[in-house]
Amino acid sequence: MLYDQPDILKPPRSDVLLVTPWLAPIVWNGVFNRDILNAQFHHIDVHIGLTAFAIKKYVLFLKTFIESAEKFFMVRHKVTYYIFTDHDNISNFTLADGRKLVILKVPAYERWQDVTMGRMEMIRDQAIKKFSKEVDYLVCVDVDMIFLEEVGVEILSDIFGTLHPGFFGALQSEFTYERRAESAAYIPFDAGDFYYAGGNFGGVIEEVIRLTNFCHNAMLEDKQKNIEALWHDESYLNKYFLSYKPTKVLSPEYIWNNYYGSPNAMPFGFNSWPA
Ligand code: UD2
Repeated sequence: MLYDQPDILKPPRSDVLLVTPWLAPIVWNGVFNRDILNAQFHHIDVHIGLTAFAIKKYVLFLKTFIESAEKFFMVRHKVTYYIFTDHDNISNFTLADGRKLVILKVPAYERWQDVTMGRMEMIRDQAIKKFSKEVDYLVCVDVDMIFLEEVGVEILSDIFGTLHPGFFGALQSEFTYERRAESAAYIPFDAGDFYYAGGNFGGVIEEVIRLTNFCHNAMLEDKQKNIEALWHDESYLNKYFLSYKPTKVLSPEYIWNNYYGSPNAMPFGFNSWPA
């Protein structure tokens, strides 16, 4: 395979941080060559599981979610969609070769907070029982999103988190971490690296089991004290990543939300990188 030689004296981008202080790469558009990565991951015949929950009315998002993932998520790699749902009749989707969809029937909690927090326990349990035998990596995302551009193996790592689009330029004291000292999700105002989004994390199965198990147990601990962390599962995820640093961090490009303005609202532009 032929490609431009990397230039050790010329970083591909100089407008953003490309590596954390604990030496985890931060993945921004324009800093990697997907062809090289694809070749590496094809060598190991990687199989990726994509989990999403479609409980109650969120089932309406499933069609666009799957259709956009077929177009842009891990194209030409083996993918299994694991859809957790309380609905019985999920329609068939036409999937490319090497891709399949597995429906996992789960109960619907009454409160939406319990639905989103309950994901940690359900992912953990299925990861132990099923995913560990079927896939190499898990990518755990919200269903109410659409893949608009290619998301590929550049995101894969032992354990990865994604920068929340609302906070990537904020001070740690401004992050919406849980601030009550009694909570298992507590982070003081002078601590914290980044604010990670609850809707996009993943890694190898055993690391995802570790993460989801921590978050679920922390939630149970808080429940006993009648505490629910400010941003639910997201608060516990942020607590986990403070102690157990992710081995890769995805830029907010990977979970952009137009609520924060057009992607071009980013100071450097969404797709702009040195040619
Ligand atoms: C944020 C996070 C989300 C979670 C939540 C915690 C992002 C983009 N999203 O999103 O991951 O941490 O805060 O408060 O970082 N769901 C159902 N049925 C329901 C309710 C939720 O299936 O009735 C599932 C569905 O997959 C949905 C996900 O839970 O995508 C998260 O719920 P949300 O999108 O309503 O949460 P939101 O936008 O507050």
